[in-house]
Amino acid sequence: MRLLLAAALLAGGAPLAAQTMPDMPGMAMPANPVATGRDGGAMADMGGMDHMQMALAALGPYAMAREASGTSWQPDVSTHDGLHGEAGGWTLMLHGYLDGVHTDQTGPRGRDRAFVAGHVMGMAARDLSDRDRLSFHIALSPDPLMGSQGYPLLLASGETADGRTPLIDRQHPHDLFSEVSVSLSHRVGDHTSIFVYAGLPGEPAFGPPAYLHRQSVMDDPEAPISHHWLDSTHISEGVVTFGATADTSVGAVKVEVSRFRGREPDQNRFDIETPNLDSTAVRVAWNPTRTLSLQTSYAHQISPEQLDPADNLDRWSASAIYTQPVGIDGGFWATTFAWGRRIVIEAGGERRPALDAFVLESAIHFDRRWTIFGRAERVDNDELLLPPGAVADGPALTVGKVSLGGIRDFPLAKHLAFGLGTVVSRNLTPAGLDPSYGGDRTSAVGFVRVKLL
Ligand SMILES: [Cu+2]
Repeated sequence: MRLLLAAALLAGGAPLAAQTMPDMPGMAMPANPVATGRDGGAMADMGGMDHMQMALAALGPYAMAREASGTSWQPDVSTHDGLHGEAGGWTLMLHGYLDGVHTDQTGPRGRDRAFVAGHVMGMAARDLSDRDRLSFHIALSPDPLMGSQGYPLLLASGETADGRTPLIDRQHPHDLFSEVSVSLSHRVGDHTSIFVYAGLPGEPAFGPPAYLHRQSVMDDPEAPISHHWLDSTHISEGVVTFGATADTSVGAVKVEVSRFRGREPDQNRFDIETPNLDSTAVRVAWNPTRTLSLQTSYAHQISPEQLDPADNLDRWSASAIYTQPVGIDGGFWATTFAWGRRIVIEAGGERRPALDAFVLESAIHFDRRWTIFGRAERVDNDELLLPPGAVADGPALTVGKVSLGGIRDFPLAKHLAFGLGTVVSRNLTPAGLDPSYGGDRTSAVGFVRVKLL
């Protein structure tokens, strides 16, 4: 599949014709995007029109801008930076950025570290007939280069560096192959479709878009501490999703069901693991307007933890993303409110108390140069204070984090920007945790970024 995708991306040898992505708030969507035609160089004739607004989505007869990571949705007015083009009947896209980060996490458990993070994603799509559309996605992460321990991130937990001890107060590295997927959608009417999506790895139908793809947080180089409540399944080693979409008079609706591998990726970040489709996810998404995207989802995840394999997990999530165009040059203001719940089911069937996470995050991008972002999180975490020798199931502690940051981009070339950014965060922990998190609670990050525009 990877070879196929590479071939598709290189098809015809035509260079990607990059386009800027001006926002067109007043532009009405064509009643039937299929009829706008996407063959040959049709796109090249559209001048300043927003390519993402016009290009057809992977999963149904609507504009591509609605689609985020995996099969998730975001508001229709969302914008994407990157290179976009056409070659040999294929619609091609390349998104990506690399962050060079230095983090200074303070307090007794804090550490300093410099690391590289980011991701690169390629997409190739074409129509097989006037009703069927085929899309490939491949996403690569440089995270394995940061080492098996990932990077210091107070109050974060999840996965393992060595197969024996859990990663606590650290963000795990992502796998080199963070998505290799294919989807096929079939239009059953002018405004309805059914689709199938398969990934190895891929993202099942759970949660809001993964944070690396959420406009309200994607410019922040630090992972949210709520990652393992909301969107940690974004790299699942085996996913098959069936779904249906409909654009109706009360907005757009999507219903989908996934089977996926429940086990989180192991510490070998360069491999592809065995796709054992043992877990289930269900999601209902609703975009009532072009600026609002809602979803609620449930997953039953079999044996997610390598270190505690007897435990299963019930997960719930609900989220709302509101995005408003700002200015006329691709600016946006995107805000997400999300809730995620984890309920561990022990081997005997006993359910541990629910652990909730709430996040409110917002980013505003304006003048094509500036992005300012902020985030507040509140998480019930039972892995921060594990008894000696234990690998899971410690006392549940409610912790929080607020952060504020920004990045200023400078154009390097026509489609490449260099950015300088910073993030300042404050950890909020109960007094009982002072031996671990007390003292200076303010952490700081400085970063540089190269990004495709
Ligand atoms: Cu992740």
